[in-house]
Amino acid sequence: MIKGVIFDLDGVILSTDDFHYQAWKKLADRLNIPFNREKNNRLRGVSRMASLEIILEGHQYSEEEKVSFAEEKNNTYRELLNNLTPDFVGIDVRDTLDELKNKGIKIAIGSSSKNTKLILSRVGLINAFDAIADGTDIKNSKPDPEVFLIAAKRIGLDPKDCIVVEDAFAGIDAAVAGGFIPVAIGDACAHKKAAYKIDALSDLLKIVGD
Ligand code: B16
Ligand code: MG
Repeated sequence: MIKGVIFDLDGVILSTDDFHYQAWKKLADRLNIPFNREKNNRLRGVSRMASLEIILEGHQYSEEEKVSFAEEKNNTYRELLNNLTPDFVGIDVRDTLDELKNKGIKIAIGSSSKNTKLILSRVGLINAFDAIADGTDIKNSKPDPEVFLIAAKRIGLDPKDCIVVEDAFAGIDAAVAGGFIPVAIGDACAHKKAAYKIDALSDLLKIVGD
C-alpha cells in the first residue's frame, strides 16, 4: 500500500528546470561551449558541480575556474528565481498535493537543489510538505538514493511504501537504488525502470488509489 509520495522539485513540482537550462546556456555561450536542451537532459537531478563537469567535457579548466563558473551559473539562476511567485504553481499541482493529504498520504520533497527552500518560500509551498530533503542535506546527489532515503526517514516511512516522482533519469535510478516505487514524468518517461509514467501530477491519484 502506498503511504507516501516523495516529489522531486525542479521539473516535477515546478518548471524551474527551464531556469537551470537558461542559466547553464548563458554560461556555456560565454565560454563558447556547445550546449542544447538534449545535453541539458543529462543535468536533470545532478548536482551543480557534476552538471558543470558534464558541460565542460573535453575542455580543461582549473578547479578555481570551475568553482567560479558554478557560482556564476548559480547567480544567474537565482536572478531568474526572482520571477517566482505563487502563481507559478500549477492548479494541477496544488490540487494533487491537497488530494493526497486528504487521503492521509504523507508528502515530501527530495531534491538535489541547494536552492530548494528559497524556491518553496517564493512560491508559497514552504509549509505544504510533511518533510523536505534537499541538496543541503546530502553528500551524494542522484543517482545516489541518499536524498530520498532522508525524505522517507523524515516522514517515518519505509521506501517500499513510497512513490518517488521524477523527471530525471538519475532520479529514477536513485529511486530504484533506494527501493522506492519510481514514477516518471517528462523526460524520465523514456527510462525503462519507471514503474509508472504520468503526464500530469493528478495521474498520481489513480496510482495511489490502485
Ligand atoms: P542547485 P531536482 C536538481 O534539482 C536539478 O534538476 C539539477 O539541474 C540541479 O543541478 C540540481 O538540482 C542542483 O541544483 O544548483 O540549485 O543546487 O531536480 O533534484 O529538484
Ligand atoms: Mg528534477
